Amino acid sequence: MNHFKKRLSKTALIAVLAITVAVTALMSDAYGQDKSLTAGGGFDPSVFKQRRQHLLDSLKEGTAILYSRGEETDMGYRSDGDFWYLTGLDEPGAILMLSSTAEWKEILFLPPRDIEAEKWTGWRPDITDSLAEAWGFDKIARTGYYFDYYLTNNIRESPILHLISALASPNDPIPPDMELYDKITDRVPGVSIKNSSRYLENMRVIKSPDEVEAVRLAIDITHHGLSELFAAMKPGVTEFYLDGVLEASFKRQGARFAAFDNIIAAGTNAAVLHYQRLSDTLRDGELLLIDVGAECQHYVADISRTIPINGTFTAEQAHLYDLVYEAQQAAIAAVKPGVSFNDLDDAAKAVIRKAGYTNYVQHSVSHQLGVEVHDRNNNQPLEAGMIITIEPGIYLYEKGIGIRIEDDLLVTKTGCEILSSSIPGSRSEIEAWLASMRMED
Ligand SMILES: [Mn+2]
Repeated sequence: MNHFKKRLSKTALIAVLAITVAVTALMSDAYGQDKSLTAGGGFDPSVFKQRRQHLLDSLKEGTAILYSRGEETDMGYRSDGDFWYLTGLDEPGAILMLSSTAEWKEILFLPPRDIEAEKWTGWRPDITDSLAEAWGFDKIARTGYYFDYYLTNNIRESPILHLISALASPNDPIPPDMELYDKITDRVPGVSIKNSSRYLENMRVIKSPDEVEAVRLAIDITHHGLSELFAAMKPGVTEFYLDGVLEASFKRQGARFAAFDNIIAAGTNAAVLHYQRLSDTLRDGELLLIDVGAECQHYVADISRTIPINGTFTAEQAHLYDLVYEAQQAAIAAVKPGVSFNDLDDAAKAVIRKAGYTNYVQHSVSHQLGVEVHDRNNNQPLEAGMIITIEPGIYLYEKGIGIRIEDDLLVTKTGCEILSSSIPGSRSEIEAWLASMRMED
């Protein structure tokens, strides 16, 4: 009995020790001292540091402030494109201060910790040297007093404030950086605000090989998701069922987020450009328009396909599909450095106009793609390294037909590479794809 008791207490002691070690490990993780510090979505922190340095070199003097203007999602906070592009961080309330004339050229500000709130929403990191190192910053400080202190110091050195975020339209809310700059010019004489928005635009439109790879991954995941969706598609299933199939496929493949809310539109719904109700049922003989994209390492795909729900296009659907496809091929053939977005529109519309369907075109055919599905644009002619979409469409509401075909392209020195070329696009390819899916049934 005595012997047993002794053994028990020894076991208990080991158990307590093990629990203590485990809890300590958890705590240090929870408080951001440890491996939970990963940032950058697969990119090394040095990538973001180089981007900040490049921007600092362009700004030359003065200070730029950038607020994280992301959103809370079901799966945590997501930074906006600009903030993520320069920091690789998804931290609510974070602010970036850049100044090439200051002692600290780049400071990341994080809001104060709130232990009570964190019990509900999750732990936030302490500011430590290991955090600064892991995130690639020389200095991390708290918002509030220190933000005001460093900003006032910077203005003393160089009285210029740079707007680096995207330009707001007259009826947009006043962006937080402009609100701050206005407060400063109200209080300190001689401070000027400079529109330096184009620097970040010019950087973001040209993609590095690593960024192209991330988009390729997002396209691969989207391709596979579309295959799974088409395998589950048949008359009688609902749009939201297919939405679930696609979302599950993206997540199974490691894409936690979709680039935007999936557009899965049967019949007439396809003529509603941003149809997102997903409430309809698929009917035999109609078309299904799908405009979707997975997000991978913060980079996105944007792919549209229009397919016959029963596997075969009717003669009228086939005629219209071939027309849109021809328009898409014409626009793709026009892609090369120096060409404008208007030129791409014209190339696609010339085909549609010739066939007599000019009045059924509702949108332009191209936009920049990258961290955001409509990535920041500098409104300049195409340059090698840009990733763009080509997506002509025609919409005949009264006939219950909407057709859009969208692919993602990398602009090269001589033309383009279709990054999504492995996803079937022509009518015969689409019908073969659907037939192969039916054979697997
Ligand atoms: Mn698009």
